[in-house]
Amino acid sequence: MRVKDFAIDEIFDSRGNSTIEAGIAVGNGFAFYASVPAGKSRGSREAAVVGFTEASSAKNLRRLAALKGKDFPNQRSFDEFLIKLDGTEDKRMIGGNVMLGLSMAFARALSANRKMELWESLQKEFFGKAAQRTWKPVIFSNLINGGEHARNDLDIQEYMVLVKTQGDVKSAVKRLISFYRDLGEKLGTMKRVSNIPIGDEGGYSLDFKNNFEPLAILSDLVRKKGLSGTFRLGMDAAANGFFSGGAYSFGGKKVTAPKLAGIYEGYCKKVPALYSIEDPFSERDTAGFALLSKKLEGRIVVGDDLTVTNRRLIEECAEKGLIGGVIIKPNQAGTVTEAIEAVQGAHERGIRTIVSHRSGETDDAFIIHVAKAAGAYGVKIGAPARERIFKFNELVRIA
Ligand code: 2PG
Ligand code: MG
Repeated sequence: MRVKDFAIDEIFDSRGNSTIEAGIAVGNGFAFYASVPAGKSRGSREAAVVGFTEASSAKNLRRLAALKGKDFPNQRSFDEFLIKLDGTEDKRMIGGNVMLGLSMAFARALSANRKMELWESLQKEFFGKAAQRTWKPVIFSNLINGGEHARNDLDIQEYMVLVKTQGDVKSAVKRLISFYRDLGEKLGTMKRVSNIPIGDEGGYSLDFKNNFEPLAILSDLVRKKGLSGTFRLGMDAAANGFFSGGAYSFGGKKVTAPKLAGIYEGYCKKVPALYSIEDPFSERDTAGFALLSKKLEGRIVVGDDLTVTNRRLIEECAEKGLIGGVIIKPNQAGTVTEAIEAVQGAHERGIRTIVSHRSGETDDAFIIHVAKAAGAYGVKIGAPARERIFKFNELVRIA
């Protein structure tokens, strides 16, 4: 497919920060667009993000002009061309965010050209016959926000419910929406507030007694609503955020990694429904990950800042027994092809994949298509409200 032209525009994410929208015009005269989310709690090895001024500088546009008039038979050839054009390990020349926007827009153009849904087109190119047509993703929905995503006293960034969809995504989403409302009422009554503060991903973000209380409240409500069969719980500690000087500041105390592992283990004992813990330690603390993975049988330790959607890192962490699940964020990788390769690396090693949004989101639901194409174990899309609802609706439509 021939690329006629491209565009780099500035739009704003759910936090009001500047982000990139990219456009690709193809031979038949149509243009396709995609927008790129932004993360606040970022892993240090993520693809570089450049601001709009740099993204749209004359120099960058001249560099990208090499795309014009070129023919690309598939997604991989387009992405490989961009990677070469950039030439750096972390994509700082063009910008990983700019590259991803172009890569996503190209994927949309390609799917239209192939007269397929986006997920179908991705699945055909990257998963071929191995593709699973029936998909029953688990929805990871963040209902209580702390850490860098909120202005409250929680060290843990995310308290999630993990909702089984079991072939009926719409009913699962309805149950989740009603649970989210009930939780709001419960918190309002418990904490005596009429206006509950909301964090970056739509979760409630008031103060709690300690880092454990949200888990106790969530598990209690799951039980009371009779949802134990389909709802489990998960956390994203995003521990980079409370690690400094070789120790973790947790619950007002400085603790070591083994001590913190013991605290997580205690949470699991008290709340058996707690199934997944993401980034329980900082991104370089592989010993912490190994220790916790050993302790938590039947549950998953999930890598995010640890693995940054990088196939090589995911494979290494899997081989060392550090993780049982991994977060896939296309913008950590910087192209669609590399994000999908990360999924493939994980699946080959029996690691569960969870395709995820970022804390600063747009209305673009591209990740839902990546997740379906890959037959990912889960999708992580925040609370079922506000800008996040676009992704829930797309999930209901295509799952
Ligand atoms: C995370 C994400 C999304 P951010 O840590 O998993 O929930 O947050 O986009 O800020 O990195
Ligand atoms: Mg995370």
